[in-house]
Amino acid sequence: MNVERIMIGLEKKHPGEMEYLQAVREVLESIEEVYSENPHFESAGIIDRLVEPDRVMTFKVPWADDEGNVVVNLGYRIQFNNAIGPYKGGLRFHPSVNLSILKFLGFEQIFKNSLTTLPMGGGKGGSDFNPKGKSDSEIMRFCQAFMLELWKLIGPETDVPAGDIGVGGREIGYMFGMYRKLARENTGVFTGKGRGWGGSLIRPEATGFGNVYFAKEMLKTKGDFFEGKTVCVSGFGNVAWGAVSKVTELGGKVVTISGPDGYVYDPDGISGEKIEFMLELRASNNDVVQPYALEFGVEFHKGKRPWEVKCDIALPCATQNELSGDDAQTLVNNGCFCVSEGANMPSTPEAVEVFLENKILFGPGKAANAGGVSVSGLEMSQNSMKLNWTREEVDAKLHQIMKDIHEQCVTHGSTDDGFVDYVKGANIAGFLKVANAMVDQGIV
Ligand code: NDP
Ligand code: 2IT
Repeated sequence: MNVERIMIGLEKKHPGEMEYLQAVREVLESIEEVYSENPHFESAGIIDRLVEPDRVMTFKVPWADDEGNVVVNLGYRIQFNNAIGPYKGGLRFHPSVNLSILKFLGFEQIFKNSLTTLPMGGGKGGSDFNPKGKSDSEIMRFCQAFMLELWKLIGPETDVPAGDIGVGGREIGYMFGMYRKLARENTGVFTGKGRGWGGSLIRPEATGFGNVYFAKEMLKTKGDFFEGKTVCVSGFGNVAWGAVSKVTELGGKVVTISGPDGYVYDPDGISGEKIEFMLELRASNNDVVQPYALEFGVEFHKGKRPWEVKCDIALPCATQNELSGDDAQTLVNNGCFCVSEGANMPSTPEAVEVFLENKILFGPGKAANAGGVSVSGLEMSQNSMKLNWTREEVDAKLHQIMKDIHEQCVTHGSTDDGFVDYVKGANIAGFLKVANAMVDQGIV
């Protein structure tokens, strides 16, 4: 495989799609060796077939705001690959949403879902709709308008969406309600549903919990643990919330959270009622963390990211490319020895290089944040069986899945000196399962 040649071809076909090209390059560089060792992949054209989505669908979403003004947003669903299961992946509502971002997320999702050990293919969707400052009824009307198109493209055995940035339990509720009405059925077509109507316990916390479980496994390889560790978290959304709760439970101290306005530094640790306050901030639709600093009398650093704070462990949980090469160097210089990505692709390629060169424990998003989609898979299982598992059962399964993912990374990412390159390990393990399924199923 010639990575440069493939990338030049892709750049010509998809000019300017920076995030998508970044995600593809990382995977190709990791799998180069196993690809060459398995010539049947090349003869089946696996790479050419894997880097293009099965289909990309865009649609117009017209809706009316509270003043009666007509607003037109763009809606998308990308069905990337369903070789090992139905298309599966979240919906993102954020003004930055475009094809490049959704293609990168859909591409990552293929390998992430493969790692979960559950039968799920990869997909992603969303809209450039900006939830910031919208009233509850505007959110509902937008979700309903969005579903008038999306419902035709999805189904419980074909494509099962869930949440992502800007889409949580409330939005899933409004979308599911509309789907149920249009499709005249009540099936598990979404995951992240409410507890009383088909949702799984632990799904809201799953990504953050899973991320901490993954970090715990990485620490274990060094005989280490969370207890007594200082932890920097970015973001203040669904993923950050789950991560902060679990770190605190395991005896670590989370000293930062962040938003688009800056970060707060709370040296006493974010726990108890402070975690509740974080939830309220998120639900306010205002997208700022500064009120936390005012409420609890701690420092707020306007327009800055938390990576300048001295910590042992960093959990980036906000968004893509939020941690630069310089940030990574600062973290390492300050003694940070473990980074576990709660968000998708939060570290730039330069940052990843710094972590790998310094041989710290680095868990890439497609492995470390797979807990969310794993519990989505468990929600699908429960919906199919038409029963509910207890909190303990779901948490135990999630814990085991994160251990399995860690094990797969160790198997495929260990180097001669004992260092584990989790980027390589996750990419190879995720790729092999999908590539073998594609070979088995012929050229389709
Ligand atoms: P939320 O909407 O709950 O929170 C996202 C957080 O990131 C918010 O604080 C948001 O603030 C911030 N954020 C988003 N974009 C930017 C930006 N451009 N600059 C700075 N901050 C930003 O989303 P989630 O917690 O669900 O998602 C967080 C990350 O985790 C994403 O990368 C997502 O893809 C990933 N993820 C989510 C999973 C899930 O199950 N929800 C599963 C696996 C991964 P703001 O909106 O103001 O920008
Ligand atoms: O990035 C992700 O894995 C998610 N947003 C969750 C996807 C899902 O289907 O639960």
